[in-house]
Amino acid sequence: MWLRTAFALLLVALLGAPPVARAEAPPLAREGLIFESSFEQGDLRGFYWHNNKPEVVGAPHPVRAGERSMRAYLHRFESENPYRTEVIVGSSQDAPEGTERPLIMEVGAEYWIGFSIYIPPDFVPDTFRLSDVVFQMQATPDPGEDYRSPVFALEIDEAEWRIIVRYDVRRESPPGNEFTDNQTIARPALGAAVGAWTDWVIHVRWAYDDSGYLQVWRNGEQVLERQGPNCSNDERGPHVAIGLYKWPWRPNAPAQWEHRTDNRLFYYDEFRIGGAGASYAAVAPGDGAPSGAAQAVAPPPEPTQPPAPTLEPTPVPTPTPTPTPPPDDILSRLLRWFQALREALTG
Ligand SMILES: [Ca+2]
Ligand SMILES: [Ca+2]
Repeated sequence: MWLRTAFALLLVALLGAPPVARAEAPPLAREGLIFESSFEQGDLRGFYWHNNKPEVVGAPHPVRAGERSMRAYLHRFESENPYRTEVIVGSSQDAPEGTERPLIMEVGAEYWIGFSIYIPPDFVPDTFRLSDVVFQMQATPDPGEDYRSPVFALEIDEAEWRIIVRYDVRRESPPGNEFTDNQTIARPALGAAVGAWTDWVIHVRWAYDDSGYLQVWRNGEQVLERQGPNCSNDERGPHVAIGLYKWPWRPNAPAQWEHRTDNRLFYYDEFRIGGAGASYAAVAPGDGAPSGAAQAVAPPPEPTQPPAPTLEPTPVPTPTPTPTPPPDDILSRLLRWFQALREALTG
């Protein structure tokens, strides 16, 4: 009897099963890439978002390449969430938008990351050190550990870009936001980046020991070269968030902080991430220089003559941790849904 059943099952498996319908993923145009989006498909596929959802837009909005870009807008008093409009890079670039599964990098492995960011011409620099985090890579905590400030952050602080690196050599990080080290390691001037696209390329080997390294280029010009630890001592490596985290607008911020603006708008385009088999050219935005005023374009990079990093302690206040909280998101969505339902019912 069991033999007949097994035979029947085998027949079904061989004949009845549908042909292997593996969706052909669009080929990655450049070598060594893991994830690529220029937002040309019109939605946020491959990404999910934290708090406010960014929009995919086209002309007349600025676009770095192709016909679309991602618009991250935030209003301190009018947006549903007052401090964050950003996406997390997901584990598959073809996943439907909102699939909450981050692309987690590996500690000890090498990555190339490229993207472009547009700062509108009416950008209002905020008060010194009430920075905008415009791109971040955040550690993936071990079980029992807290989410904390990102291990890599690109921020805009008054009239400067600011690149922050934090690392923690302790396997078990204590609660709170203390790191082994937490430094602003480069402060290139914002300069002509206002009203223009700025291309960024990051080359990193994640490590919490001396085998780590980090290189950063802005519009083809190397602005950072750093050897040494650059992440947390975790089982899994960091993940990537693109968009705006305006931490000084969190509701628990000190009331006496003087804010010079209530809204922020940035555009993003040409995001790519590749592994050790990628290269500068594989992740660099566009087909060449961005158009606009900010383009001091150097030929990309034989990374030989790095500028000496200017080390300085990262100022307080340190941004509060950037949680990656699917449970919170679900809860807050449920709450919003419930509130909407209640409003509908109560007229
Ligand atoms: Ca595009
Ligand atoms: Ca850990």
